[in-house]
Amino acid sequence: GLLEQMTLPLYFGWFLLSSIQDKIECTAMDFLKTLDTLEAFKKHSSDFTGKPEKEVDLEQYFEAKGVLHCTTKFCDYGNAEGAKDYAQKTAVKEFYGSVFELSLSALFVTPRTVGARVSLTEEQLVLWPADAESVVPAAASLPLGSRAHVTLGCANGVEPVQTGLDLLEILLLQQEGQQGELVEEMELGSLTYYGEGRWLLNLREPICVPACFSSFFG
Ligand code: 2AM
Repeated sequence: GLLEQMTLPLYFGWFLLSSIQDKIECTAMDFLKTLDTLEAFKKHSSDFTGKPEKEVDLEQYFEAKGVLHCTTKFCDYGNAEGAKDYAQKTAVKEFYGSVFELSLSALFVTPRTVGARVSLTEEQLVLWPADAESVVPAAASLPLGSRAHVTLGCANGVEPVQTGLDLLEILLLQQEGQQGELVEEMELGSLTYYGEGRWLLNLREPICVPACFSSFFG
């Protein structure tokens, strides 16, 4: 019945503690502000505008998508495949409400999304669904947890599910041996361009953020 369905959330995930949200949002904004002033970025701004020579203000381009989190399992209130099995996993029940340290290892930007890559530990991977990557058939060969990320913003009309897909796309290019074009050593780390508006900043020092494993009902 309806009541039974309602007991499954929209999604499970790690929710960044509110004290750290502002800091991460500021870091992301600073990155976007720096990125769109780089000559190398301006050269490719048509990836974002569709028009040559037209500049883009990345801070305006993306809109925030609510509370910062790293989705583990999208359940869609029980409609998503494997939702019930996931909710019943021992690890999910055991760690529900626990605080973890997530490691943000890279920031990435595409014409659709901006996000932070999350590098999961072995302990954190027990909460990661086995099929998160393989729903994208080409990405089935990537290591478990490759899709883990925090959505920092989406372009107008883009749904946040796109952020993880954009990350997988960049990781697949890397796996295929595409080095990308090392553009610049920035204060935060090294910036690489993968074509078609795909930018990745590998952080010199990963950012550690406390995050509570929980769920969102909406
Ligand atoms: P995100 O994890 O990239 O931010 C509610 O929509 C949340 O569930 C968002 O955080 C969103 O993306 C995530 N989400 C939505 N649909 C999804 C799907 N099909 N697979 C995985 N995550 C999804």
